[in-house]
Amino acid sequence: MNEIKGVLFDLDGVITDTAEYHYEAWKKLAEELDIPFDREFNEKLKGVGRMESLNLILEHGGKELSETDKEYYASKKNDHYKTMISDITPNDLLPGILEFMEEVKSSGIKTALASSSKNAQPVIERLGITHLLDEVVDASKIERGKPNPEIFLKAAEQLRQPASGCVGVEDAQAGVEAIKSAGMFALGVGESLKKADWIVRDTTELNLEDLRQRFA
Ligand code: B16
Ligand code: MG
Repeated sequence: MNEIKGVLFDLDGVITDTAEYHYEAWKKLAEELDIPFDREFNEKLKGVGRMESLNLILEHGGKELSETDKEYYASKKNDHYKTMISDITPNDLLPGILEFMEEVKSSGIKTALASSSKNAQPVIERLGITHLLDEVVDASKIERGKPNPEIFLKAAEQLRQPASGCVGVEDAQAGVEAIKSAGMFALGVGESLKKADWIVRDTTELNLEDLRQRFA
């Protein structure tokens, strides 16, 4: 039986619903830029880094900006986002995720965060879950964002565990692709995901026993 050695958690959409705050912040910015923006288009931004997301929005709106202007708008979006996340508390944990993380940690499996967000550290502190994560890898520590496997490979390396013994938990298609390219088991949260090894409808369905059976 194959043993799980590490579980690597995405943040937005898996541990907490900051995905909704990213959506609101991008929507506000797109309105300022006079670019149409809706939930369907927002799906393309999930798990994708800040500047890359802005590039996709500009392309969608048929607009071109100088690098300086892009820096300005990316930082403006981040200001909107930071205001929204300033009130986060442990009540913002998605249902069932705390229990699952505790179950994984207490079983001796190593845990890491693998988030494309440069705001990941303050968010996990406000959620009160830093003690449940052995390592934190965020966008500031990597060069290529999801769907590139770098973030998940780096997290496994920091945990000193082989990729083949790791499970990545993701709510975004770009994230599932990154996990698979890393040679890991992909646990997808959300029924619309493709190519994941196990898909749950939402975080309430996560449990270690079922995961172990599927991983074996
Ligand atoms: P920031 P994850 C990702 O986090 C979000 O899903 C994505 O929508 C966001 O654009 C990205 O972080 C960058 O976030 O602007 O805070 O650096 O899902 O990988 O935890
Ligand atoms: Mg996510």
